Amino acid sequence: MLYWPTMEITGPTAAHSGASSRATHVTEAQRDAYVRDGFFRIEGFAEPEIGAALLRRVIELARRAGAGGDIGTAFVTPEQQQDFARARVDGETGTGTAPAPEELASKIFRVAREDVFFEFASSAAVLNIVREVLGFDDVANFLSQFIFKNPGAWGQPWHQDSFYFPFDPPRPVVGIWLAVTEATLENGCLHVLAGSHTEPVHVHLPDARPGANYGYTEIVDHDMSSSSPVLMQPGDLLVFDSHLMHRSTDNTSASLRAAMVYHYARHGTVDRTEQLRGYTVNDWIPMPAPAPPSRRASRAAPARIAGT
Ligand SMILES: O=C(O)CCC(=O)C(=O)O
Repeated sequence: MLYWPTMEITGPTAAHSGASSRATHVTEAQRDAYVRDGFFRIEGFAEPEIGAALLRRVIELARRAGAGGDIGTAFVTPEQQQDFARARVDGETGTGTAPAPEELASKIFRVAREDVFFEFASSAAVLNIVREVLGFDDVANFLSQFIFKNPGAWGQPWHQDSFYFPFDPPRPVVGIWLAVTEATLENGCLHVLAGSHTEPVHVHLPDARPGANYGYTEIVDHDMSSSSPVLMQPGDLLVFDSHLMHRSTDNTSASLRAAMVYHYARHGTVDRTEQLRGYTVNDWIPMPAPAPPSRRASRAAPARIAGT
């Protein structure tokens, strides 16, 4: 496993004390950016140890699932490229040793009921941001996915997350993307098209690459030439509207690029995913009520955007 970050994976899975994300609120500048661009980034939002704890837990889950064990509501989707990792590992070591389950994983969905994942998703720091961006308090986390992007993994083509969310009401929905490792041009960071959150949901065509991952689709009817990469350090957080056009690129580096992504909408939203698609990876979890007003710091006005 030469290409995995040098972090201890046998330590405690809970984020240890002192590693909590910093309580924060949306600033005027972030609110303005969200309205104008459809996203903003918070540097150093969480201690890197939080991401490391999430990574340790998903490795445990991937290994348990790989051994045929029970991982509750979570499930692992593998990289679909033929012989992914196997050929590379064999080529490197010459031993023919099978790669570890996490080296073959693409994503682990529905992890938010697991303690460390719930703790982060429902932390005051995260929910302050989510509530202030959405503009209401009764929020639910409906999608949680840990994204492994192992060396050689392909990026996810241009898309809008709302394509995957046939909801009533359809908006507002916000995603938060926590960098677990650094995200660079080489290891397949996100790229965003600022302002594209004001677009309706475009047609998404299936990703035609043989070996493309589960659920990958692509917008091909829009000019993405003014897009920009989002370079992140472990613990940085990207907050983005579900209509924002974004993609990630291939991991051409020798190291893992990993991220934890959560999506939130109003509690009570009607979700037609299963009815329309015959399956769902969503899992609606109402978030705890906010602290009474006296215990909350003053905050910026909600960052509503046109059409929400
Ligand atoms: O992290 C990635 O590689 C892609 C994530 C993404 O596009 C998403 O969460 O919608």
